[in-house]
Amino acid sequence: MKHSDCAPIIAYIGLGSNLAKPVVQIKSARIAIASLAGVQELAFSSLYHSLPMGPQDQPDYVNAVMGVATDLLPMELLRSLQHIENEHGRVRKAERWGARTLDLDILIYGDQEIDLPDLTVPHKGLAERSFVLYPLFEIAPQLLVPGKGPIADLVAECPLSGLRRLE
Ligand code: A4P
Ligand code: MG
Repeated sequence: MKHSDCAPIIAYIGLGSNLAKPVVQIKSARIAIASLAGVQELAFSSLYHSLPMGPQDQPDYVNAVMGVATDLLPMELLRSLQHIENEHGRVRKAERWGARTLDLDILIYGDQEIDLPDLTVPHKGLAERSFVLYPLFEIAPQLLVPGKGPIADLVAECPLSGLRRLE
């Protein structure tokens, strides 16, 4: 279902990978997201190398953020992203924050604050995660994060914690 008589929503998607050639995973996911019906790529950040948050006995991550215009409703976008995760060999394990081939999170969906059983937007960890905030700030420096304020203020409060740009 599309809300065809509404203007597209600008959404930001966080991409992360730390298994099976993370750079390849991220680049492939970018193409898959941009190919979704009802999704158009607007911006893509640099790729960033980050230290694992959560269990430390896992490889370092590659992270990036993508800006899109979308006609998809929030849950439609989530299901489409989960389908792409699965196509990239994502295996969901019991361990929280464990290693993964591909993680796609809806960071921002327009100016909406969403609190559904399967979907919290803005993404719950956004304000504390350098690997989310810095790439988001790179492509949307004027962004107001719903319920949290200007992205520039959040970045100023967030240590890099080992984050560095690739390329
Ligand atoms: N869910 C709720 N809100 C959202 C949202 N805004 N976007 C639900 C996407 N999913 C959302 O996610 C668990 C459930 O969250 C889903 O069923 C969905 O309905 P998951 O992808 O199955 O599991 P997960 O990702 O392991 O859980 P969680 O708690 O969402 O982890 P995060 O927050 O995604 O963090 N370290 C570095 N350096 N870089 C990383 O990218 N990522 C994680 C995972 C851990 N450490 C990391 C990184
Ligand atoms: Mg996730």
